[in-house]
Amino acid sequence: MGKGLKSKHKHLGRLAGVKERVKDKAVQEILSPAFRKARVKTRLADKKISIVSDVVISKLEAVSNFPSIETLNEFQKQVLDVKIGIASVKKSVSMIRKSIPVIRKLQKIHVRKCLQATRSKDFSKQRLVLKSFYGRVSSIVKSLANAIIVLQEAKQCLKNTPKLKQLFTACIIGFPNVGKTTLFYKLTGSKAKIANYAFTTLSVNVGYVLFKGVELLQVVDAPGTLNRIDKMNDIELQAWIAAKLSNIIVYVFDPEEQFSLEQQLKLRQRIVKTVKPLNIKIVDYVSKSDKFNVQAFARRARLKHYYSSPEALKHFLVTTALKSKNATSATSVNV
Ligand SMILES: Nc1nc2c(ncn2[C@@H]2O[C@H](COP(=O)(O)OP(=O)(O)O)[C@@H](O)[C@H]2O)c(=O)[nH]1
Ligand SMILES: [Mg+2]
Repeated sequence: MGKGLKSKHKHLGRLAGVKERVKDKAVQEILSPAFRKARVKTRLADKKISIVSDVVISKLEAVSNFPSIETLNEFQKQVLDVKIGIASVKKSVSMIRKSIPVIRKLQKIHVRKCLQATRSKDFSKQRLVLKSFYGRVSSIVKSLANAIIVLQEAKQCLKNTPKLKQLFTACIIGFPNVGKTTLFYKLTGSKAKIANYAFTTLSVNVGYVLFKGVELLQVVDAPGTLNRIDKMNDIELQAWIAAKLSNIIVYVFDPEEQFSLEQQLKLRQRIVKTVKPLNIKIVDYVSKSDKFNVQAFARRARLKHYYSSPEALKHFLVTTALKSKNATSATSVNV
């Protein structure tokens, strides 16, 4: 066996070890408090059985308490599906819920046996019954370890995924440091962190533009360069899904060229290729017009239509959102 292969196997072994530890922790988080409570609360075996059963069931109920997929919005659904898999979430919920009546039944049977042993003063039988119940419950919870972890991860995933509303949506895309978050702030007035280094935006920012006091336009600041899906981190993945669900993409060009014009055009081309079949418009914005010669840059980039003022871009987006809203309400009147 070559050296490389050996170390790869070692790495895989380590990974498996990590996974086992995570599983073990998930199982112990359910069993340990149950056994501890039974130990301190009572000396009676039948009572211990009921306590363990109650605690384990209430913990399993909490773990399997997951919002029904139908109530999630499309963005959350898609992020969850790519990250965890909706089928796997559903299966995990159902596996855990099904185990609850099984544990209740075991509790009943074992309590009955225990009380019989008490009546006949057969204390060693009592201990055996208790041991057997603990064993059965432990193995049920162990068999649910994967499902428990899936749901823990799914909850974490939802917690980290912003809610997008069903509104006309513009998604701001471009290389790091080109001025996406600055533009997002200018469009929405939302307070997002801006700093002079790449990858400042640690999550997808979502903000709104009001029209006559009502939210009309949703703006998403979506960091990430839409790499291959298996290479994306969580935020890039969210950005990618948000982009695909949006009505319009604002592509930000940076005349400062920390990324060369050629790179910026290439990324834009990649986006066009992906979103064109989805009927999503692209509008170009050239940032940093206060510091750089935007016209010269736009000429080199061969941009025919572009915006360099956030106000003008905002006006365009609002107008487009209004048009789309009117078109939708006109259609719904016709229906
Ligand atoms: N002079 C000037 N600097 C800008 C402008 N927009 C962004 N910047 C600067 O460029 C850097 C990156 O901006 P940011 O909005 O965080 O870029 P993001 O990574 O694409 O979100 C920051 O230092 C900003 O201050 C602009 O219109 N004019
Ligand atoms: Mg940013």
